[in-house]
Amino acid sequence: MNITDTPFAIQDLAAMEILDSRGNPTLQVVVTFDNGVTGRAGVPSGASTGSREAVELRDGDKARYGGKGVLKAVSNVNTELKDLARGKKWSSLAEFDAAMIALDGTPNKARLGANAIIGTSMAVARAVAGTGQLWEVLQPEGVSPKLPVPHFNVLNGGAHAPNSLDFQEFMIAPVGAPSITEAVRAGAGVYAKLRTLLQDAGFATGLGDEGGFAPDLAKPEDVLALIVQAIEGAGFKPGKDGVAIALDPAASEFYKDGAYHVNGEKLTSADMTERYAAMVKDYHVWSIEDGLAEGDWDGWKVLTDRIGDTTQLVGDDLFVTNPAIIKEGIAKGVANSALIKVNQIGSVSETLEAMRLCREAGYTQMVSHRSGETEDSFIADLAVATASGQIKTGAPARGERVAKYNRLMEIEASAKLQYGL
Ligand code: 2PG
Ligand code: MG
Repeated sequence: MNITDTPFAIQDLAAMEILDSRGNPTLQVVVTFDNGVTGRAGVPSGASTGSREAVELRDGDKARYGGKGVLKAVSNVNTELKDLARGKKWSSLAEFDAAMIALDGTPNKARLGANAIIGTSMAVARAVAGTGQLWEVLQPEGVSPKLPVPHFNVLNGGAHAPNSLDFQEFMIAPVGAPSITEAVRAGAGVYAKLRTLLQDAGFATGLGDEGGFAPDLAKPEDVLALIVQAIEGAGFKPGKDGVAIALDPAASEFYKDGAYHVNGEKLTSADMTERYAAMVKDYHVWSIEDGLAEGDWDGWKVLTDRIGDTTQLVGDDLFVTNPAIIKEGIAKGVANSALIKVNQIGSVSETLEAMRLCREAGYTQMVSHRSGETEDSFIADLAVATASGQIKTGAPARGERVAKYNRLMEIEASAKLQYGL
């Protein structure tokens, strides 16, 4: 059974407004097939969003949730999408996704809302899996499932924390661990050690949106030095044969008037490139996501040519999980990896298409949560099914983050699968 060849008929489709991990409204969608099987999904939501992402439909009524309500998107599921879904036998999820996209009628899902469409698409995938394993039905043809290397976001800044750091995410990746269970143990160990180091140095240990600490450190290199110390202090080896470091500066957020504004300095993309080259050399940084801004494709090309042979360069705001934009990046030799976020493109089928393009071009891929999350662990199964090799879903702390890591350990316990990049 697979979403590509399992027909289904939908008897009911029902959305409601629930809360995400930041206390903002999002959608829960429940689908019921005519055989009584149900599927449920919670829709994630970003804060540092790319300008070319599919549109998350919000009500804009300031009197409710400061304008962030999603009752319009809920209503679109409960009326238009439900009318579309019922009374027909669908041959596959791809056929149903295409019909939802056609009904929306815009290039970026702005009318019905990408949140309405992705929630429905994910719920249908879950119903196709039924009582079976989601990762088994999501598996593309010819791909052997694999457990991904988790990238734990242990220190937060940028749009995800009210602290002084301009870089958004500092992650640790137990690339050298033998299994997901051991990778989680390493992640939790380094996280705990980092808390102690911060406490001892007199820094606050409150958490950012993704569960990482959010202290007021002066510059990115200070954070990197501290994380290397935490890795060693927890008894692990820094680097790709132990615990490596990954960054998501989310540079679009601090790119203004043609310059990058990093903790008091004003830098060109050439300056940034040299800065990254030094971080790779000095601090075991193996992967950099959105090191430059989404509109700075020339800078990206220079960065890729300069350190792309030794360093994973991941496009997030740059590619927005959009197959057409990823294709353009591949053709131009920009970046060598793509971040994969289901709600950024807005359907499961298009997400799988983006991942197929990356696989075929030799671009690596990292499946990703959003900073606003629910307890839905869909992306854990997606990462396994597609053998993506990598996932980032926050710190090894906070329920909505550990739901995904716990699901990966559950998959590992139930099936004999490989682990690693
Ligand atoms: C990112 C994401 C997830 P947001 O930039 O990669 O960590 O953040 O969901 O806020 O876009
Ligand atoms: Mg990012």
